[in-house]
Amino acid sequence: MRGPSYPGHMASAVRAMRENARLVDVVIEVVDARAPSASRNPGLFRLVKKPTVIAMAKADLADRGTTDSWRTEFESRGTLVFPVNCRTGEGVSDLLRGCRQVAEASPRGPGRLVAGGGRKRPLRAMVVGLPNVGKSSLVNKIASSAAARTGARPGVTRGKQWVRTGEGVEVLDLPGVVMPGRSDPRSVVVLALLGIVEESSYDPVEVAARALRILRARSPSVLKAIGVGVATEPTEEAYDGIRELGKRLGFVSKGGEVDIVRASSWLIRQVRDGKIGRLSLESPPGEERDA
Ligand SMILES: Nc1nc2c(ncn2[C@@H]2O[C@H](COP(=O)(O)OP(=O)(O)OP(=O)(O)O)[C@@H](O)[C@H]2O)c(=O)[nH]1
Ligand SMILES: [Mg+2]
Repeated sequence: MRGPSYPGHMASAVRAMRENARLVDVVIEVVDARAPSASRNPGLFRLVKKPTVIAMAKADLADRGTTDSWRTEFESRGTLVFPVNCRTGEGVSDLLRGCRQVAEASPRGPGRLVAGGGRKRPLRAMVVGLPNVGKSSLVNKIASSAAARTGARPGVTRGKQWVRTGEGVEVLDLPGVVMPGRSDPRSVVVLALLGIVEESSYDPVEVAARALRILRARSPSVLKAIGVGVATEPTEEAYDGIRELGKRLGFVSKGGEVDIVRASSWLIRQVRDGKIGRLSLESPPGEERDA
């Protein structure tokens, strides 16, 4: 299975991230709350030497307890974390308070936020993260207006855009950055299920088979809800599970052949779009219960 590709526009996205970091007080690293580790690239974002907070976007789609565990995990390593719903704006005001807190606590912080004459200038923030994690949606909520373009596929934002808000914050939206590497099958499956990598870059049947195994380990009730038996441990049986699902959905040809590609894509979409209820795809180290 191929990992995420690393086209030329991604190299320039990395460059844009580094250049624009000089202009901001704080970096908001946006991850998908359903898999905050697989959907982040600490190596890449370490290039940005600015105070950073993590926004766990799509928290409405993740398991609440697991989100709390991740928050504890990241905060024990010294980074403030804010679960947010970028569609409703839930958690966004806490996030902005956190941004101000880390910006002002940084050595050059307080002075830098005061413009000439002692007047406070706006706090400048920048969102960074992988494609499709919710960066533009978050920027829109920060701005309380639909100023940044969003979309249910990776790569919607191409160039940078500054968004100004009435709350004394200026926030810069940047295109999603894919990092090279992360080509181990498990990460690729998780990135596929989160919609971070394009559908054309993976085999849907392979991803769906692994998805069934993850579902079995993490949420048997979800499996039951979509009508698949829970005995999907060995890979062969996972394929049986997809066939069972295809049959139940009526994805069957005249000859009685089940369309397992169609059933696989259906399953991936259900997970990706959060249609099967709250589901976290990974837990912090030590709490792992994945297939
Ligand atoms: N349920 C839910 N959906 C979200 C949330 N945030 C974003 N989305 C959806 O996820 C999709 C991607 O959102 P964008 O804001 O365009 O993501 P992005 O990170 O800017 O993506 P790129 O610009 O492609 O890198 C859209 O369909 C959003 O509606 C959230 O907190 N909850
Ligand atoms: Mg965007």
